[in-house]
Formats: sequence, structure tokens, C-alpha cells
Amino acid sequence: MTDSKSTGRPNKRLLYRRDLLRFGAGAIAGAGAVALGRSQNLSQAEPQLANSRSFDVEGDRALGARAAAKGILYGAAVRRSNLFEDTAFAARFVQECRMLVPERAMKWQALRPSLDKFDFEGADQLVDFATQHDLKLRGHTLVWHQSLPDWFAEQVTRQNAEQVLVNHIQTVAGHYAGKMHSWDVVNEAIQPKEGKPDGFRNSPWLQLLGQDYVELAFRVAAEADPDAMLLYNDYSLDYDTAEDETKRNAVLRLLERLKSREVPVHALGLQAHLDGQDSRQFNPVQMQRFLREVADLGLKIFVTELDVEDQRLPANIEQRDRIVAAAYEDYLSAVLAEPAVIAVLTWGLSDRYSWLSDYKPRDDGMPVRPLPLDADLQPKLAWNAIARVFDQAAQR
Ligand code: 9MR
Repeated sequence: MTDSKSTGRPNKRLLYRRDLLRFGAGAIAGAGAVALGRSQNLSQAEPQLANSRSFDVEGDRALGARAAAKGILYGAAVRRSNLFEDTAFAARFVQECRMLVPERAMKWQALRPSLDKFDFEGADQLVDFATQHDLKLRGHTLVWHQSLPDWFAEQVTRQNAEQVLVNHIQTVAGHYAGKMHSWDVVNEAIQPKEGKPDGFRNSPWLQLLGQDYVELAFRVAAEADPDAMLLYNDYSLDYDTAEDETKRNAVLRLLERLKSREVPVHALGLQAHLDGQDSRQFNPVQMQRFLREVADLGLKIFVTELDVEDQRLPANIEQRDRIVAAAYEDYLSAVLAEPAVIAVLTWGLSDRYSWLSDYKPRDDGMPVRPLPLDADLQPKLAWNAIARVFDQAAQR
């Protein structure tokens, strides 16, 4: 099956070839116009490790194209500055990805300067970039307990919370209606260890509105953007530990309740922030059982924020990259065996820009290496592992 058939869009490869001829292989005409990215010739990209396989990244061999050939969407999270202040990164992004998710730009903190104002400028730039480069868009995220603006705690009360939530979702999902492939409507609502009924996280939203906020958010989002797939998104669903098992069960119960009440939820997002150190705690059979239960509810599944933390892995880069790549391969091959899994997003594309550099730096001061491309934008073993899993995945 060709890319154009599997993604249902016109074949843009000819266009990129034409751009390539016009500008020459190395030329990038500014961050707003990196359309040649996908056919940029990276065949000179030598493997970083002596004993690695060669990296076949050209044109339709990039990750996004390999996934698309199987009816799977591949993309990555990105910050605005990564695309608009780093043209080499932007070109690589367009080359590898078929989908873009703003890492920060659509959070409340970014969109809401005050209770009565919305500022779409930064997020709109990402949306324009995606449109220009034929990337599908995921919105992240309409309801979360983090990244709330400073005014939130003071100005949102039990009296106005419902109106504030509804207004936010109507305005934001409405602003982007028709442009979004999908939205993370509610993010991280479950955290059983906080001891609340049904495993709910003790978030400001729970305190202000009770459990009903989840249902309300999905219903309002569906009205504001009837075309977008609507996701419930969460983390710590991956390992064979008591904590993750409790969380999987609580998430499953939440999804069951929502479905039984005909709430418009369409997919589960598995964040999949993996830890290279914990990969022995991954149990593919158990994971597949969970995914089947989710799929049996009539839901699709996305891997939404995949990366592999290497904070506690050996300093040796070759060894470290192998462990990270193996974690990607073990996880993705198990998860993609479930046909309901239709999208994979990494939380960043290159080690040049990862949240883990700030949040989980290494004690030895060496840069972290959690993503498919290294800091020089060259493919690592992790890239190869992901490519191999896409190549081996069954057609969707
Ligand atoms: O990667 C994101 C980081 O750049 C932000 O500072 C942070 C707060 O907004 O959020 C990070 O992304 C999180 C995502 O939105 C939800 N799941 C966990 C991600 C990593 O913390």
C-alpha cells in the first residue's frame, strides 16, 4: 500500500522532489518553509556506533513513512522555539514525522494570560507549520492539574469552575475545530495512591467539580469539535508492578464508566514515559491483555509521549543506547501487536530537545539520550528499533 492510500492524502513526495531540485539538497528556506525536509538526502549520515546497522532514512524510509505504510501515524511533541529557531531541526522534524503535538503551547499556562483572555499566537504558529507541512495535529491538553496559570488558584472557585472549564474547552477546541486529528481532553485524572474514591487524582478539578468534570469535559469537547478523536491520556500504565497494575485497573474502570454513559471518548493515550532501568519490569503479555480490554470497549489506543529515560543507565554511550533501543523495541513490538493501536508519538524527536534534560538529568553531567535522534539529529539505535517495529507491524 502506498503512503498516500494509507494516510488518505495526496502523494506529496513529488512536490518535495520538486522543491529539492529548486533549492538543492542542503538548502532550507527558513523555518516557515522546510518542505524539502522529507526528501533531504541524509544518506551521508554515518551510523554513530561501529557495530550498528546502517540507517535507511531517506524519503519514504523515514519513521513517519514506515508507520504510514502500515496505517499507523508517527509523530512527535515539539516546542515552538525548536521549529522556528532551529531550521535544521525543523527540516528533520518534517522528514520524520507525520503528526505534531505541541509540547507546551496548548496548555492553560500558554493560552490563558488571564481569566477572561485567550492568547492563541504561539499555538497558532505551530498549527500553521503543521498545515503547511501536511502534518496531522494533536491537541494537548484541555484539562490537566499542571501547567495552570498563576491566576487559577485565586480566581477559580466552586462557584465559577464549571463555567470556566466549559468556556475554556468551547473556546480552545472551537478555535481549532476542523484542524485537529485528536485532542487529549483529560490528562492524568487517575492517581490511586492519592487515596481518593475510584482512584481519582486529588486535582484542583476534582476538588472544584467532583468526578463529573471528566464527563463534562468530553461532552463539551465533542460539541466544540465533532471531528476530532477525543482521548483520555495517562502515565504509569506500562510496567508489571503493583502500582501500575492498580492504575491500569482504575483507568479501565473510568473508561468503562464513561462508555456506559455514552460519553464521547474515542481513545486511550498511553504516555509511555519508559525508564531504561526498569525495562525488566515490562511484561508484554500483561500489557497486551490490558490493551485488549481497552479495545474491547470500542476504543482506539495511541502511544502519546514515548521516550526512554537514561538517567540511571551506564555512562558508556554505546551500552546506554543499546538499553534505550531495546526498551523502545520491546515496548513497541508488544503494543503494536494490538491492532487498536493506531498512533505512536515520541515526546520529542532529538536528544537536542528533551524535557528529561531538565527534569531527569544524569548525576555524571553527561547529556541524556532518550529519543530516536541524537543531539546532532542523526539516527540512533533507538531510531532503528522503532523503524524495525513499524516495518514488522501488521497493516491497520
Ligand atoms: O515536556 C513538557 C515540559 O516541557 C513542560 O515543562 C511540562 C509542564 O508543562 O510538561 C511536560 O510534558 C508533560 C506532558 O504535558 C504530560 N505528561 C508528562 C509530560 C512530561 O512531564
